[in-house]
Amino acid sequence: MKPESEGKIVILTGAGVSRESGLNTFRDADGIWSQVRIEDVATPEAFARDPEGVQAFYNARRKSLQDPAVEPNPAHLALAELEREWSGEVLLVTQNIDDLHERAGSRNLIHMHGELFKARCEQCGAVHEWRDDLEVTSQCPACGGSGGLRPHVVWFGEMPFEMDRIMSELESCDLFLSVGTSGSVYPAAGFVQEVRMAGRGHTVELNLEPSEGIDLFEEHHHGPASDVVPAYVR
Ligand code: BJW
Repeated sequence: MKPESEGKIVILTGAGVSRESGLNTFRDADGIWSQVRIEDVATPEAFARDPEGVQAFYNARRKSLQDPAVEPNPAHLALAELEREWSGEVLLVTQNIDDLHERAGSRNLIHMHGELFKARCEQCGAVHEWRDDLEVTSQCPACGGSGGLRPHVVWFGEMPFEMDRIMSELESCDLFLSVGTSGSVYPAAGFVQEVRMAGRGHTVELNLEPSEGIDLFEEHHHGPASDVVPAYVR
């Protein structure tokens, strides 16, 4: 790896890092968007129109994530090990709503697109740990209101979480690693450009294949995450 051992590393991960743990990506041939339409499950308008259908989509994914066969793979473990052993700062920004980075041991972590094991009340704003099915009649433990709980995830047209902190960390990082993401969803797809414009951090893509933004990266290594990530960070 390139930076001095004191440097700051920002890592962006996407669905590809969890593929070998048994979770589907979105845009690969067998991905989630080949089975359901974005407009039916991943917009606030879809939730307003068909809350049962949207809850069912996320209930099924919440259940899959609790399958004992779904576990962190060597890519998650290598990124957690990097955070433990690097003497500078390592910030992991994930677009994934699964909890595999936490299970692998990553602690300095931002879920910019939310978390599958959380529900948010649209009435009072409270966020709750949530592992069971969410129903349209589920009651908010904080305000007692029913019918206002939604998955704590970021749909198209909504603002991803912690953007101010992410942008400032990108400007001041020494290394930016993009792992397992197609680079087709903004603002995450624009992070490499932010780093390049700041003129400081070295930019590296680790992905199964070249992403849409490949030309913006100064270095790239292609292959399954469980091979290329441990090989790069160790
Ligand atoms: C492997 C592998 C292996 C496979 N090993 N690799 C026109 C132009 C520009 C922007 C817009 C536009 N029109 C609308 C927009 C904005 C819109 C957007 O980007 N749309 C695009 C489609 C164009 N974005 C938004 O609306 C966002 N909000 C927003 O912009 O707010 C305003 C704002 C402005 C300025 C600053 C800040 C904010 C919100 C986006 C929300 C995305 N939500 C989802 C669903 C989350 C909940 C859920 O999981 O259900 O997030 S969509 C989905 O895509 C999910 C993912 O996090 C996200 C990215 O997908 P990802 O992770 O890259 O997966 P894939 O499948 O695309 O790629 C996987 C990659 O892995 C591939 O490259 C494979 O090759 C690779 N791979 N196996 C390594 N084994």
